[in-house]
Amino acid sequence: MKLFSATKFRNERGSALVITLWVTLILCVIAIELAYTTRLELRTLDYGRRRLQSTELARSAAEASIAQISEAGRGRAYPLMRINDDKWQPPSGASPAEMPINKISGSGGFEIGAYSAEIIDESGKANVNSADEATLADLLKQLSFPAPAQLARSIIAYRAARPGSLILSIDELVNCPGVTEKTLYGEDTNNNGALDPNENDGDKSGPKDNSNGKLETGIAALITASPRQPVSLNLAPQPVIAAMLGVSPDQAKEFIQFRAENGGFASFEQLKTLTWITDETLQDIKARFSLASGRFTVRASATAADGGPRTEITASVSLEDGKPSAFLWREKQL
Ligand SMILES: [Ca+2]
Ligand SMILES: [Ca+2]
Ligand SMILES: [Ca+2]
Repeated sequence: MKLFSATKFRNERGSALVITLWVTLILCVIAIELAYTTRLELRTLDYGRRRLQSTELARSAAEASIAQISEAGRGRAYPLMRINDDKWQPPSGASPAEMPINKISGSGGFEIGAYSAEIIDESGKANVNSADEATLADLLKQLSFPAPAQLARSIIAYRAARPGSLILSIDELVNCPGVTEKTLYGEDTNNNGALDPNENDGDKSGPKDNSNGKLETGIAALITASPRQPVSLNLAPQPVIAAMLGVSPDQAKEFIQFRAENGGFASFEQLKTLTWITDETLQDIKARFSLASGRFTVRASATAADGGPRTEITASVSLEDGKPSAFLWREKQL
């Protein structure tokens, strides 16, 4: 009997120990699970916070840049304007009043993060929405594309199939048969008209380039998309002038020379100084072209001070009556 009691006591003690161990184990599992979930939630919250900060900062940088575009409308415009670009130089002969836009302080940092922004004046590019097939073919030929007529036909057919026969962004041409990212941008993958470090370092960072110190561009260097806005003769590169006016490279060169010597055309009347301009061609030019800037692309990018995703914004902006307005706004997180 005594032996039985001792055994029963030992069994009960053993059971209690097993139960305690199980309870402890379950509590440990719950605690670990809770800690894991909490950590995951905190990390998600932190990621969300950084994403919000980068988005807000990029939006502010883009909006501040767009607000500066009306300043540009008052002065003479230049082919490429970059914010806070120490290397950027205005064309010779330009007065300080004519170059307000390059003075924008567009890159820097706040406590919440760092940002950069640039404004690209695209007013000298041919507008893919108003160009006819022959003009496009001529431009593509000047860019040495292998089958310019075929490609121009393809672009015109693509445009006709868009809602309202309108291409809203030049980027969407990658969906057009015969157009690839390479034909569109060449080495200038961010389409800013400038040779950025990653576009001249070969295979070290994307895109692949030939690191020859020169920017090999694609169609987007000469063509842009905008619902309205005529092409600015003060910014159009020689191939665009030649293709859109249907003149020889030498005649187009006269344009370029006048602009270089005089800082641009102040009025259409000054076109009369070119040897081949008649009253009739002048009237035609007045109806189809502009001397002021009206189309811009604004790019802004930002990250939170403690890292996380980068937000990139691309806005297509038109300038009418001195008022800039974004007609296309795209944001992406990288
Ligand atoms: Ca570039
Ligand atoms: Ca590269
Ligand atoms: Ca190159």
